[in-house]
Amino acid sequence: MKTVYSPDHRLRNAKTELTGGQLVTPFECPQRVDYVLAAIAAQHLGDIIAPSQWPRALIEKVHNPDYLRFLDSAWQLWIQAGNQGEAMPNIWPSRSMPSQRIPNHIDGQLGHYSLAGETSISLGTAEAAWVSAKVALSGAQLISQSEGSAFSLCRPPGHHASRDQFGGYCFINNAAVATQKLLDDGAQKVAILDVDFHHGNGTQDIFYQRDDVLFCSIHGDPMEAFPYFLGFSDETGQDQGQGFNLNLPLPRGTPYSVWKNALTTALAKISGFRADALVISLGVDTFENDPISFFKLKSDDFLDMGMNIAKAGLPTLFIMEGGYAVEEIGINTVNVLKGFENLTL
Ligand code: OKP
Ligand code: ZN
Repeated sequence: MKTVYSPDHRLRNAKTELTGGQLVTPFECPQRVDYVLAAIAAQHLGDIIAPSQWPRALIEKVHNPDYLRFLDSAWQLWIQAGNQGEAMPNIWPSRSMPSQRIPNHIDGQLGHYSLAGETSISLGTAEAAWVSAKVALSGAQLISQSEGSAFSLCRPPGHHASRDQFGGYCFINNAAVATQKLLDDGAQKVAILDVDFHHGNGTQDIFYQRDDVLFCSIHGDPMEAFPYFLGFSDETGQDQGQGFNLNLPLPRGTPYSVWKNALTTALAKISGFRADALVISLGVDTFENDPISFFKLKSDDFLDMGMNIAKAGLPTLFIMEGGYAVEEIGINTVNVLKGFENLTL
């Protein structure tokens, strides 16, 4: 399987993440990709190709233009305001003051355009997010050109980003961008299966009212895990999209034997949907030693995961999302892709 990759992901190299009341080196770091690339080479997954240039209009199909302009300008505004550290939100239009106005001040804009407070915007963050979206678009193009599968090695990740909000390490929703591209290229229906430990709230929200995209997600119960406010099993879609959203939250300590039953449920739903293509939001933070998650998958389990995904029999685009046990992210990710290929070949 071909991998789409750009070294420009390194432009996202924030120094600070707010966690536990401290500013720490972000879990979502450039070294993650180094380990995935090394495993792709070691396991002979296939060619690594550069992304093409794509029009901004393709990203504007799933993100608001004003949000994208905010992303492009945030760092400069933050520095102009005299700040020393990295840009982080600390006030939001919340329940008791639900304003729709977009403030002039960067502090207000950060609150308007964010859904969580751990993720800082640093020099180069917007540029890296754009490149990550291009990696997703080029992966989608491979699928549209009849490649049976492809891997978009996106970084930063995307599934928490909504139409107009960043957070949870995500800025542009790569899976949503790729899904929309597959539809534009002629797919009638696209299924998204999000296997990252965290619920893909942004992806769900973007497609929640649509019946041409089925969103399925297996994740840590939001009562106990980020993003806390979306990802419950009673969220099944709205209006035209009613019945086209499936959430499968699972408890702390879930082993693969249980996780696999949720996968079977999701794949049955996807089979009934009769999609033309499948997009996998591939996070491997379900791994037993992930530092910020609480499932118990082992490295070999990711091989079985890939095999079972292949059984859907669909053209499949894998989009990199999370995974923070940095030394194992390579083998775990490539195990999914190898497991998929072993059944397809
Ligand atoms: C992004 B993706 C750590 C809290 C982490 C944010 C998690 C974002 C995960 N103390 N909160 O879905 O892997
Ligand atoms: Zn995650």
